[in-house]
Amino acid sequence: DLVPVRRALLSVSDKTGLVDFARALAHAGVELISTGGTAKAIAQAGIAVRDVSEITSFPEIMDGRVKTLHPAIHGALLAIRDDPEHVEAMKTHDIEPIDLVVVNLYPFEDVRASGADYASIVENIDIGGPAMVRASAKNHAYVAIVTDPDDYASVLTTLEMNNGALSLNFRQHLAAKAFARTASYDAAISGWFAQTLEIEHPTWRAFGGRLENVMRYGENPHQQAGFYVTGKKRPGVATAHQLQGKQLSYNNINDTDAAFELVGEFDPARTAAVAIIKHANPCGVAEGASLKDAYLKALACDPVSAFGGIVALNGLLDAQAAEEIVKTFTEVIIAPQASEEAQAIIAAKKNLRLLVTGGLPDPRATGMMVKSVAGGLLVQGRDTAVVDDLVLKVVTKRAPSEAEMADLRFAFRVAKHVKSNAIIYAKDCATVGIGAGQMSRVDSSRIAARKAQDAAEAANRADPLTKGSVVASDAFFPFADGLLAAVEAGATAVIQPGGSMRDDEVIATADAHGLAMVFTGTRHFRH
Ligand code: 93A
Repeated sequence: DLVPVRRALLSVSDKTGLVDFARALAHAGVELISTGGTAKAIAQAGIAVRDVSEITSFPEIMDGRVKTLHPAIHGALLAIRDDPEHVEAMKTHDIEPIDLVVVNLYPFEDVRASGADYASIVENIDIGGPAMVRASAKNHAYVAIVTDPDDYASVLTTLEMNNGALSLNFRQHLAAKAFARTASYDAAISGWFAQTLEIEHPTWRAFGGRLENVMRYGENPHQQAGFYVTGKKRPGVATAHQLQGKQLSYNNINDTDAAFELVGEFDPARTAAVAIIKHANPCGVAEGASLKDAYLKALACDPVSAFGGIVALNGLLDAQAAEEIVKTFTEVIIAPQASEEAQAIIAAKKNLRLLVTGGLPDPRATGMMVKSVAGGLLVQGRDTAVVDDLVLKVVTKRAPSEAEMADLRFAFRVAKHVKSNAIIYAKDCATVGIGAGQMSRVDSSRIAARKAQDAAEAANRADPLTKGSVVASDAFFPFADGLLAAVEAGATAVIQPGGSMRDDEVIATADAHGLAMVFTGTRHFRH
C-alpha cells in the first residue's frame, strides 16, 4: 500500500514553512506544480516549479477564481490508477498523476474576524482549494493530502523512512484531517451567513432542543446567540408566557432564570418572597407579609444595583406589588401569575417584560446542568440541596435564638443562588448585604458589609442593617478572618457548611465573640 511520491501540487494561502518543505521535496526528487502566488514564492527561492496553467494549458482567469478547477488537475487527483478505463482516460487526455497535494485555504475565518466588508469576505470563500482537498482525500488510495503546515515535517520523515513513498495508513489519517478542515471551513461560512441574516447558527443543533428564538446577540454584541428549549415541563423562563414587552435578550434570559430559580426556594404556602437580580446574582432577596412588603425589603438591600434589574416573585403579582416595582426601572418581572389589575399597571411601561409561568420550579427536582469548556461539555446534576432537609448542627457554646435561626435558614437558602464566594447578611428574613463572586471569602464578607453600610448612609440610618444580622457562607471559612469580618460588621450568628481544617479555630473565634454558629454539612458552590 506504499505509493511513491513523484509529483506534488502545492497551492497555499498560508505560506508558513512552504519554501523549506518545497525544497526538501525537490531534493527528494519530487516534481513540483503550483498556483500563482505559491509558485512565485517557490521559484523565488530558486526551486524548480511548474505553473498549473502549464498543466491545464489554460490561464488563471477571473482574478484567480478559476485556476485549478480543470479536468487536467481533478483527473490527476481522482483517477483510480488500477482501473483500465481511468488509465485509458488519463492517456487520452494527457493527464499526469499527482501523488501529493498541499493545500491550505483562503483565510475566510481571519478575513471575517478582521471586520472586512461583505465583498471581501465573499471573495475569501475558497472553491478550488476545498475541491482539491476533497478530491485528494476521497482518492487517498493513491493521493496524500496535506492541509496543515504542522504536518510538513512528518510527511518528510515518513517519505524518508519509506524511500520516497507514503503508506495507506498515513494517507488515511491525512484524509480524515482534510475532511475535518473542509467541514469546519464550511461551518464558518454558513455561521457567517447565519449571523448576517440573523438566522439559526448551523452548529447549534448539536446542543439539542428546539430553537425558540435567535437573539440579536449574545452576552456581547459581537457574539451570536440562540435560545433552545428542551421541552421539560418545569415552570421557568423557557416555558414562561410573555405577556408584554420586547424580546428577551441573552442576558435577560440568563438573569431571569437565576431570579426565578431563587424564588422557587420559597414555598408560597409559608411566605411571600421576592428576588431582585443583576448579572445573575441577587442584589436583594426578602420574605414579607405580602409581595409588596417583600419587594420593598428586597429593594432596601441595594437600591442602587436594583436599577435595571430582574424581579422574581413567588406568588401572584398583585396591583400593590406592581405599583411599587414600576417605580424603579426594571427589565423583567417573572411570577407564577399576574392579576389583571397588575397587568394594567405594568402595561404603562411599554418595554418592561412581564412573564408568567403558571407555577414555581421545584428546588428538589433533579435535572442536568451543562456548561461548555474548550473542546468539551461539563455535565452535572442540579444542586437539589435545600436547607430544610439538612441536619443543622450547633457548634458554638451559644445556640441561635429562634429569630436568628429563621434568618440563618433564609440566608443559606439565598446563598445557594449567589456566585461563589458567597457571603449573605440577613435580618428579618431579608438580605441586608450580599458579597458575590469574589476570589477570596474575606473579600466577599467585606464587600457585603460595605454594601450594607452604603445602604444605611443612603437611607440616613445611623447603623448598617448588618448590625444584629446573621451571616451565611456558601462554603466553609478556611480561616477565622472571614468570620472576623462578619463580627466587625455586627453579625450575631453564622451558618456555614463547616469542614475546614481550621474549624476549631473558627469555632473558638465565634465563641470568643459570643456568636452562635451552625454547620450544615453541605455546601453550595456556584460558579
Ligand atoms: O479562487 S479559487 O476558489 N479557485 C481556484 O481554482 C483555486 N485553486 C486554488 N481558489 C483556488 N485556490 C486557492 O488559492 C488555494 O486553496 C490556496 O488557498 C490559494 C493559493 O493561491 P496562490 O498560490 O495564488 O497564492
